[in-house]
Amino acid sequence: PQPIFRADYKPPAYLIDTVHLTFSLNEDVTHVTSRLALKPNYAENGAAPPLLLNGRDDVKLVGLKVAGQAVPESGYEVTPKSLTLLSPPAGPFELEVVTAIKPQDNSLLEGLYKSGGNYCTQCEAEGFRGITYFLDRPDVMARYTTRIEADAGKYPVLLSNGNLKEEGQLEGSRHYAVWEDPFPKPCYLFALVAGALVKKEDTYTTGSGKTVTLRIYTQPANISQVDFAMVSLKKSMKWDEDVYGLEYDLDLFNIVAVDDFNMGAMENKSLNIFNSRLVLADPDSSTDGDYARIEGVVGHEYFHNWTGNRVTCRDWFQLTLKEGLTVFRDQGFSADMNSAPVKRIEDVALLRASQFSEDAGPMAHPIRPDSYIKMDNFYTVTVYEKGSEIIRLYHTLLGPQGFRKGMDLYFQRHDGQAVTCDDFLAAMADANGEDLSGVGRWYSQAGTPTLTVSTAYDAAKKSFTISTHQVTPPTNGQPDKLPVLIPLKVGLLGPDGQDLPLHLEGKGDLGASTVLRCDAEHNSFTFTDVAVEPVPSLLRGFSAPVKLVVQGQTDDHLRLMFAHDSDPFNRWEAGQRLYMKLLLQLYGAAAGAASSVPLADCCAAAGGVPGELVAAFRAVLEDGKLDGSFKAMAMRLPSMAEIVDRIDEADPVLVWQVRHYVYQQLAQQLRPQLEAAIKANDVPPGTPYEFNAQQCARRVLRNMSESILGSLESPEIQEQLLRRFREATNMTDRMAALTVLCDTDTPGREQALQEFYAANKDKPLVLLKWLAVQASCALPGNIAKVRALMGHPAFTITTPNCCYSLFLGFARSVNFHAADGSGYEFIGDSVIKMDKINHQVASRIAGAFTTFKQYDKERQAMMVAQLRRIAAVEGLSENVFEIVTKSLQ
Ligand code: HT7
Ligand code: ZN
Repeated sequence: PQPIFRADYKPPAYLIDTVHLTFSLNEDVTHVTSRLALKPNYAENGAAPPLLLNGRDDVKLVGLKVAGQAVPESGYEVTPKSLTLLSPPAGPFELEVVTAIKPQDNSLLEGLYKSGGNYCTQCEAEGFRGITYFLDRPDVMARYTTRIEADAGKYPVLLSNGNLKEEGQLEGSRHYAVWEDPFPKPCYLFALVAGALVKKEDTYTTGSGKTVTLRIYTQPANISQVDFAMVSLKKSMKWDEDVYGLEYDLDLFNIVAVDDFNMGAMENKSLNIFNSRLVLADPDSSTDGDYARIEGVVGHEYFHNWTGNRVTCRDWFQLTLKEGLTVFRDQGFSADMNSAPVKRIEDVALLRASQFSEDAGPMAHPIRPDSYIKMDNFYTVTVYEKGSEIIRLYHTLLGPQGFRKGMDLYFQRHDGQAVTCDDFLAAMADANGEDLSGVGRWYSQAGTPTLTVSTAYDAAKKSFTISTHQVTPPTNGQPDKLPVLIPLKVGLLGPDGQDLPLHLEGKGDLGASTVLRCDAEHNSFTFTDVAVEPVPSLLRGFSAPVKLVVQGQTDDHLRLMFAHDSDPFNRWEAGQRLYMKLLLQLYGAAAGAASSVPLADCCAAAGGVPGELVAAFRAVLEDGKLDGSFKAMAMRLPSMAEIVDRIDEADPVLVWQVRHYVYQQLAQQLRPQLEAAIKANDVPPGTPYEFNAQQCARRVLRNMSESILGSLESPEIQEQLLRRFREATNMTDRMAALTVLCDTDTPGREQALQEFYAANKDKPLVLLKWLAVQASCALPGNIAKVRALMGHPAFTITTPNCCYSLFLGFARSVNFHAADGSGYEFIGDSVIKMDKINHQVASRIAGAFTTFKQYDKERQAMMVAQLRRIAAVEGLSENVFEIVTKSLQ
């Protein structure tokens, strides 16, 4: 397979005005007739170049006509991936292509396929070519009319994009529907659904008074579970009007839930298709986390209507143009609907746990990649989450109003176009009269910059100087890096932890926080009128996606911030830094000791968990003014991934043990306080479950306390957990107890798992949790149980959700790193097996090996051996090929 390069972009030689599609859906062969109104886009006086349409090897060409005349065999060429019309007529012309496809055999879940007996499509990134030969690229935007014909009994609901124009009966038991989408769109936004679905309907009236019909479709058994998604949709529509002045632009908005889906959801114009786990919710099946995700993803897909659909990407290298921006928008929406500080903390924790390691590994790429073999591999945390952080930079630099001005200009200039990240930057810069070229480098450089800060207080001059030094490490293919623009949001704390007023030379009074622009390798900023030596609170709100090193930062500074910083993110961050220091110190001690010395003894000899840290932890737990969700986040130790990221060639099992040891110590020393927190946050019996900030805060704090106590492995606590599991009145509490129980080797574990299965065996979405909790269990030797689960009726290998629960759940567990290599072998086997079924799922599982350089030499060798074994498989998909070959480079 050959890579495609961003630098090779060329506009298409032909454009398409209109597309008329007719789908004749049949159980054996489905026929697709596509009539395209093509027009030249090549140089005006030039000869008509051949027209190359993309295709796929499972698409069969049945007919080809130009201007109503069949094209002779000598007039075209077909390869497994394309159809070329050798001598197209000069000027505009009509092309008719008829293809035969078999959606029922399509286990890739790209193009048209069947899920749960119903037809649905997934065309992003390049799935449309699996339906018909086409100019499958986002800069070809056309108006679509879609006619669907199918058996009326089996497929009573026929949907596509836009407005329903016509429907009726056909001969025999068949019927048809015709849909017309007035907005030009790229083919990746095309969608079709046909099936025995039922709907829930509602309406939303826009700010300008237009009534929009909203419909959510599911299989009949699930329709009672869509109310929350409907409310989330209406909230999203209102929020986009309030914050960005953006109204919905059609009279109908449909969401369809399907069980077999490679990703979370898809923003097809007016016909969003969702993985059912991101639509369906009820308290007995869904956790608070599920509710939050549903709200966020419903918002995300809805927001794409403007950022992605009305203004789309010129080419797939620009993916972050729509994804980074839309993630930024959905993060803002969730922050406004719930707790903004906690949302920010969660987003940063995710970024640091998964994106930082991607940026440090063999698949590191800029948010706007320079090349790819298979675009599907670039729907990454870098393009999405780091991309959102880069959008946040504009927001931090320009302020909310400046950012809005930039967005308004972006839509004014580019509505209806396929554009680039440079166009977005230009709109932001021009709307505000600012030079934002320093932000531009973030689009082209991979790797996470390290920003080192040193400070100096001059007591005589009452001045405080902050000096910064930035370095971006080399990454694959990018040995040398240039400085980027880092907005550093800072405050200065006095000895009582309160904010000092800020005065910057030549800038006057700045309030409690200000943004410093670090745009060179070295920068320096001097604050004046600083009465006492302050403690700097740096990178407030995580104002840039960097690793911050603060020279001279002491534990006293961190404890002061943990107790008082007015910036909630930095308050949390101070706790994380204290925990991280301790974890690294204990890890160092344990790694340096003889293997015969018990871990607890090594840690105790290194000082254990110091009293000051326990006291700081306790102060947070008992702080009457703090929100429960914030407390729970502040009680959470850095994740395995974050700790591993700080250690050269880490032993992941030892990291896990040290982290567990610290939790055990906190549990031992603060047992009464944790038990009190559990008691105080019990939701009073009889209170109906609601997903609201207050109830979620109580549940998360209670369950976090329960989980910390669970590390003690005392029979009394295990019994209590089993009781809580059984008495839980909602899935959040039930799963919380089950997760802790599942990591204990007690009879209660098996009992709880069996009871959970018996109660939920007819609920596939709930069984995903059951699979995942067992897959990620930390008990030694768990691999045998996970292998056995592949044969369990709850597991279906062709359903991506099942694979993600089982294989990715396992790959995130400590057992993946078992010293005998059995975990690596299992995931290697799974990649090879899955690649025969679904390339996208297989390559996501293969991604588990890409971090191998972070681990010790023995584990590196075993992971590399699996990568080599996969690479040697004949007929490997391009998706997996790209991941394994780049990892082995
Ligand atoms: N824009 C959507 C991307 C997507 C996708 C990409 C590749 C393969 C399958 C897929 N399903 C959905 C999702 C989103 O970001 O909104
Ligand atoms: Zn998206």
